[in-house]
Amino acid sequence: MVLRRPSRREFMAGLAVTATGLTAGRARLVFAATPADPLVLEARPGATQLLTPQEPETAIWGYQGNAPGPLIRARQGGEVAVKLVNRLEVPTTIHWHGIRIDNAMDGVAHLTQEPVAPGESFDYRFTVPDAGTFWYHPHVHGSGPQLDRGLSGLLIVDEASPPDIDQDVVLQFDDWRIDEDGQIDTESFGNLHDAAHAGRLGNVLTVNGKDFERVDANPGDRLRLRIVSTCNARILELGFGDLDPWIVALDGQPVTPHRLGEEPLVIGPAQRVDLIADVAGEPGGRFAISEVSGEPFEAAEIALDAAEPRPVRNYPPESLLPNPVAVPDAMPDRTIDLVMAGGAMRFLESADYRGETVDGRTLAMDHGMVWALNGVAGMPEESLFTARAGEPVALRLVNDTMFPHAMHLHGHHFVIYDDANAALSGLRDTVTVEPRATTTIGLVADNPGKWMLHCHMLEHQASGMETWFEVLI
Ligand SMILES: [Cu+2]
Repeated sequence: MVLRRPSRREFMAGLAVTATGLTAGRARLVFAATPADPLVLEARPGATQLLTPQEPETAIWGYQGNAPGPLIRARQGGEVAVKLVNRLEVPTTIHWHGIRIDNAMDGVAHLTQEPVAPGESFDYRFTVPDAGTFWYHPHVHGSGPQLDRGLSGLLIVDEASPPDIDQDVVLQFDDWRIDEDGQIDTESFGNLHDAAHAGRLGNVLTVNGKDFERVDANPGDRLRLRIVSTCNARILELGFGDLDPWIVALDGQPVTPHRLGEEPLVIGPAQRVDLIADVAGEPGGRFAISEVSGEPFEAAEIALDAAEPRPVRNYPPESLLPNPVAVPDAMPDRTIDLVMAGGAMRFLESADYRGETVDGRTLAMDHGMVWALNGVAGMPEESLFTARAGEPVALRLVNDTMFPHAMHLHGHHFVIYDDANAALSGLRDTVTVEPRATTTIGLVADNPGKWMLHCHMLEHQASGMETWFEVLI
């Protein structure tokens, strides 16, 4: 599935995509969502201008009927209060991706709460221990279509002492599968071919729900760019041209600032990368942000306005203050293997499904299951492991398939070990494991409750790649 900027004319003509008219930035509503003033989030149908202004609006599902939903902002250590009201025709929940949250608020249907039925509501109230860039989305079985229709939004937790910047910019990237009428291709929901390959890839890319995002800046500004991928399955590669930003945080957790360099920024589904960049240049100049995994095209730009240039800071950004996340002192002795199997070119011969051994053909044809974790397709009855509170645990994520998988762990952040079992800089909540590769991660299991571990290529999750673990009190 080739990705492009949204323009139906180009789509139908199959032409190469070039930069067209610029779209003025849309004001973003920001909500504090505190217990004193809870935010009511209505999941409901809506319509939005995903494509160029010359194209029709696209019918979506969104929080408040918008895609993305409201940007929620909170202070580190503060409380967030949201009432989810389900105005859809299907059950839903909200998962607060990357928040080390109270288990009862994690939003996983049938594991941490009952799904919220149409017409019903659910009150989410939780503290946010970590500053950083997070997001929210439904988490019911087969929630992929709900995200694909537009249900997602960002949750930003501000540092007590924020970094020295002039502008805090959000860039939420999402790919959509749009048909010839400019509408979401709903017929391909549940497509087993997609599920057995790279997942349901979109054919148009939006930034902040728009065909093209323009960020206005003063020459010399220092910007924080919060890059978020809410793609269901696509791994994006973003080029920043001459901008040469520093990477300062991954999945909300600070890393030692380092230059991105010449390589594109690779960001898997659900991941976030915080950048800091100085926009040196003359008034009227611009920096393009492009998607370069295929034929490169521009998705956003930073446009320098006519203001007098201010002096560019000639020093690197300071490290963000670390969040209070416990990490293992060394590679934990207790290591649990998680072997991913199945998918196209490696189809399952058989797997356990709901307690019975089922052959691969029946799994696929009768149950829509084409992947397995440790020989189990879909949610196992037994947990992958149970940990004592505070126990360090290593997980060897063994990808014995022909596709990458973006593995997401709930309720915790983890370190990634290199081949010498040394922890890489930074913590993540989602890691892309390359085909036929093994990635070892480590965590301190210190958040009590039942937590999911699953592929965030949501069609992979729905067709087998999900499990759970338990942390005892
Ligand atoms: Cu996957």
